[in-house]
Amino acid sequence: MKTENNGLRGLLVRVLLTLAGAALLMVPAAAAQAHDSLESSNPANDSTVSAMPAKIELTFDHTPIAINSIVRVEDAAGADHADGPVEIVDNQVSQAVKPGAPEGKYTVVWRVVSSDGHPIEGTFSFTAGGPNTEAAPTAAAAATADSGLPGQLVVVGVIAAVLVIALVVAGIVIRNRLRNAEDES
Ligand SMILES: [Cu+2]
Repeated sequence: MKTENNGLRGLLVRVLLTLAGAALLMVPAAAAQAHDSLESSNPANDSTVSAMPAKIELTFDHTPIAINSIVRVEDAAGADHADGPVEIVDNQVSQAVKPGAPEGKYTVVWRVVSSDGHPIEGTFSFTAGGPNTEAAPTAAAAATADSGLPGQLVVVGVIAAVLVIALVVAGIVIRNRLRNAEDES
């Protein structure tokens, strides 16, 4: 009877330790991931466009986390012409521009949370030869609202829970082994 219990417990321990091992492999893989980086923008840095576009687009190499995103569209005097919240769809971050934003030189000041959880920021500039005459586009249905708990945090929580369970089980096993060793001696 005792042997059967040990066999079942051993199986359970092996399963949990395998899960914990898999979780441990995932942790350094996530930590080693680099910051996302800005690949391109529309308008492009240092470019001149005929008219102020209805929205500024930033393309990253990964999908930033939709939390605390800021894209300011500053004119030469530093006034912000951004209109409404930042939208993130896949690796594309966009910011609507106020209708009627005038011609002139603009500096886009952006800050997003990289998919590895680190805030990243930068600036780029362009010159608009005319005002924004387009109506601001409506939010795409697929746009991610800039709020809520990112899924990655949930994954990290699950990994942590598995590790805690595995550590508890490992502690029980070690204690039982020590007890058995004492019994045998
Ligand atoms: Cu990073």
